[in-house]
Amino acid sequence: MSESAVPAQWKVVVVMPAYNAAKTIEKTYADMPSGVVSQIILVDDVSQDDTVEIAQRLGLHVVVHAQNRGYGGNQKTCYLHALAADADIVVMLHPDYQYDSRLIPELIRPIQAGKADLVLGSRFLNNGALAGGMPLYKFISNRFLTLCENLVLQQHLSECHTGFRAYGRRLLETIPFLLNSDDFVFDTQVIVQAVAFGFKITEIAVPTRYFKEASSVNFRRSVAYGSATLKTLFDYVLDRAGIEPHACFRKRLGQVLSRYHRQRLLRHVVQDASGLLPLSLELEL
Ligand SMILES: Nc1nc2c(ncn2[C@@H]2O[C@H](COP(=O)(O)OP(=O)(O)OP(=O)(O)O)[C@@H](O)[C@H]2O)c(=O)[nH]1
Ligand SMILES: [Mg+2]
Repeated sequence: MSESAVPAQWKVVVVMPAYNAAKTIEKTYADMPSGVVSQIILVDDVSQDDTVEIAQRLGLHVVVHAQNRGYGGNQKTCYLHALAADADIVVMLHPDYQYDSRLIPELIRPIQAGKADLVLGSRFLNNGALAGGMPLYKFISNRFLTLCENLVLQQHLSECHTGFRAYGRRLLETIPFLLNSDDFVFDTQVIVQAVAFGFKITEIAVPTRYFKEASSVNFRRSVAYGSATLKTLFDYVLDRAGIEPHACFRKRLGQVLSRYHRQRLLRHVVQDASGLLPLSLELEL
């Protein structure tokens, strides 16, 4: 990022895709360092517990889905609201207290320094995943999937499956995340899109925390997630080889948003004959 594009004061917005997180939101919120985060948005995906009431009592900006959409669908709402809130950096944090929100300043630092557009909080950088309670089958499948992702995406990441990430605004304004799955594979698709659009990815070490109240996908859903991750990588290979193009690796967010929302959510919007386009897109046409 050029110096002129660096905001004097970064607006950091934390988004929490929540589902039955009543037992853990308060602790997750309490650990957040003061003075760094401008706004916290919690999107509730029709929880059966008191997630909404607790989040409202804590003073968070709460958005409640009318219908259950799934983890990916939840994140779509999170990012649209974060862009509308004029965020410069968006931190995605699971509200189940499995990630240490005290590390937000470290997580966003590479973006502030212009060194990355996406920062992943990795549980595998300091070899503490098993000691932190990660089940062995999750440990092995996480390692295997990350290996496949590194090979296909030409990256050197230690974990692609974390629920603690930071995004620079430019990345979220560019990748067409609205075309992604409404299920857990949304997270993988975002990483592949980040690479497809040439964004820089880096990671910081975070501790691993598994405990009774934490939300943890079961074996069956983990297998579905693993298969969907491999399918995403396969689709990406076909796309890059020119065999079967996929819109989710090619179109920009501005091309899939309605005109009204383009104007509302994207910075640097300019007018042209076909409607409003983000400046970066217009320059490429
Ligand atoms: N919308 C929606 N969100 C969910 C659902 N299940 C979990 N979530 C949310 O997604 C987050 C991640 O799911 P987890 O079950 O914690 O899975 P995970 O953290 O990726 O995997 P673990 O490492 O096993 O915890 C949770 O913190 C919830 O906020 C669901 O069925 N629907
Ligand atoms: Mg979890």
